Amino acid sequence: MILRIALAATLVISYSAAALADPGHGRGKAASYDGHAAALGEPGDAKQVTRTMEIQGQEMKFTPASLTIRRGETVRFVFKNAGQLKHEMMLGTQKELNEHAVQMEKHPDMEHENPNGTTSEPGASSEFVWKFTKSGQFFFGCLLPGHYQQGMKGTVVVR
Ligand SMILES: [Cu+2]
Repeated sequence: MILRIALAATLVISYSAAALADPGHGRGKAASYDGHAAALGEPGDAKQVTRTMEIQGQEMKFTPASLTIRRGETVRFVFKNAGQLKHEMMLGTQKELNEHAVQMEKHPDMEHENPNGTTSEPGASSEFVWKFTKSGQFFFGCLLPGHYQQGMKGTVVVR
């Protein structure tokens, strides 16, 4: 128990520095949207979905790995894990994903409950809904330790 508390304190200290770049990490269920991936848009309303995209993940890639979306679309992402390991799909800017991947290397047991992504167990699917309100080139990746670094990433072009 003491070890757990010490670890928690360490996490709080190390995350305060990264709080702006990485809000909401490890807070459990996202009660309200905290700005994660705000450069790409905002959490979508499941009742306003205009398109469903199925993305498959496995060691260590996404299929498809490049997505094109129209600005204004609300997309339901169905993330199907066809691999042997747990995987996740998180949307973000390149900077956000890079920073996040480094954090995950340091704290591999961290859970994500952010609205800009989802985690699927091997053989399972899970989904999230995202509204793309801004155009540009963005990214998605699996931030489980080492996966992003081994190429488990893709691009999202919004226009
Ligand atoms: Cu992965």
